[in-house]
Amino acid sequence: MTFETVATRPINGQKPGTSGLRKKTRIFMGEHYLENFIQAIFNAIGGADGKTFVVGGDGRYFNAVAIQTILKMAAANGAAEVIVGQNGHLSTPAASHLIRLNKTDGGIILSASHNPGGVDEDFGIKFNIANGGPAPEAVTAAMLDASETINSYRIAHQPDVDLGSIGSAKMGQMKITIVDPVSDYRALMETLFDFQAIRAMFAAGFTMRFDAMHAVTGPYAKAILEETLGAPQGTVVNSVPLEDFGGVHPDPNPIWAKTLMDLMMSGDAPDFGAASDGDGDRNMIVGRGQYVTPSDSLAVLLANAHLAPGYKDGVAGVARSMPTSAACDRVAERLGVECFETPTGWKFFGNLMDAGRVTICGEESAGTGSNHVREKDGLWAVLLWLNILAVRKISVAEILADHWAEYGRNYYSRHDYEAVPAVGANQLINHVIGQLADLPGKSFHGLTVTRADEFSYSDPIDGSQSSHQGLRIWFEGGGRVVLRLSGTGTEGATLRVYLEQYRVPGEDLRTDPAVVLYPLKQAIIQLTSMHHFIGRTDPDVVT
Ligand code: G16
Repeated sequence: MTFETVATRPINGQKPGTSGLRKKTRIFMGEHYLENFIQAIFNAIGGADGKTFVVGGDGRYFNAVAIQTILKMAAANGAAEVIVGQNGHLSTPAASHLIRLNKTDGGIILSASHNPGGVDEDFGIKFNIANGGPAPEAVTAAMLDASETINSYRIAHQPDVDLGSIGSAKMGQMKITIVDPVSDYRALMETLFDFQAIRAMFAAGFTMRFDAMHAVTGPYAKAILEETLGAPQGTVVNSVPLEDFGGVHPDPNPIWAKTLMDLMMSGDAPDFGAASDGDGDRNMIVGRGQYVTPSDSLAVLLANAHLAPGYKDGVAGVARSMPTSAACDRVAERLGVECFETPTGWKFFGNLMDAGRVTICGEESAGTGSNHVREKDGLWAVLLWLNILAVRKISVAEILADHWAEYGRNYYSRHDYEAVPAVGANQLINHVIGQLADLPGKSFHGLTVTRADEFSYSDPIDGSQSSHQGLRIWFEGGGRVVLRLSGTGTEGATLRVYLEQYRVPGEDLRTDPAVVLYPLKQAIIQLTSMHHFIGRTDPDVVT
């Protein structure tokens, strides 16, 4: 086999964001772009020589081509073995599981998550370390450094490998193991949940619609929900992964999963609805006539996890990202377990899970998961909900009503202002930072600020510091607003405004969240001088 060392130069902008490097697909397809970044990963981890990796992606446009390049580069860099999902497909949680199961040195996951796919849409690559989780900040910083100093990469001149059949192949000295993407993951789920109880629930006529959004979870959901748990054929819709996800955003929220939402709010609604995203780590939960916010879902799962065999002995603790509502904090307090508040990004949960301090984690961005892997896991959340429903034998709406009656309700909504000019967005953030110290006592749209700060995080396990992680503003009466710029967009900047209002048990807990949160929305528009900086006050997406 011949290897080539190709001369190259650093390419600007290869800084990993909240979750790996995400760019327009055509940028990744540009000369040396992908190769530079993959070589930078290998260089950042001290080389690939003798190492084993998992490689797979969500099947979006360019997935198949990029995987062949990665295999050739791994071989040329001396890797011992690469485990690849059949056809190059692996959901993010399944990839995390394979890394842990096979004790590999890490994995390369190709996905831009919930962002749309196609030649003119988005592509992404992230590196996960040996614990199965996203590379922590020290590693992503080393990757950026390596990308800024690179002068060559190594690649093998070999024909493409046929990834269509399960089995093994060789590329020079490197072994390539092509695995069924689903089977190991399904076996793991079977150890956590009471499949018999869920099977009995479906057999008794329980109805469900799972929208796989033409993304990678389709085959997993079919195999587990329909083939294993006996849900009727057709329960899983849009189950065939497509390179362009059928032309929609594979983003499981009420906006992009509108067809499912419409069904669930109609007279024909099944008992339970769920959806997952491009790479299968996000989830949306919706009952008949009842949407469940990701923050509430986290709290409900935490409060009821002991009903599933995998969590019957309780949980060690819980962690949530800072912008996520405090609903789970109240449950943690009742359970008497630790509750951690981390910056946005699943990578911040890894240390806490490895140290045994937390069992369940979650984020407002439709992510929930546990220490069974080191990624958020869409189907895991769906199965835990099913397990809870099978045991409690009441509806999603009733579970939520019970929960609020016990803990009170954290009304919550996220407003996204997408593709705004980066300059204006940064000016807005700096404008608020400049006011933070003087905000307490001031009123905006009739609401008085009680406290305001910029969130920093000190990792309790390794002491690493992460600053500038978002602005928090609390108001009299239990309101909180968080402001931050997204780290996953590919165009301009995305301003995220997170609104939260707590109401205690006994207050009216059925009012429309938009009504409850309206004063906070108006207050923050005024406080940020939003119109001045970004030219508008109406968000593109409200979830
Ligand atoms: C990624 C991260 C999540 C984060 C989300 C949104 O999710 O893994 O931890 O909450 O992005 O981040 P941001 O607000 O910076 O856009 P995914 O599903 O896109 O990989």
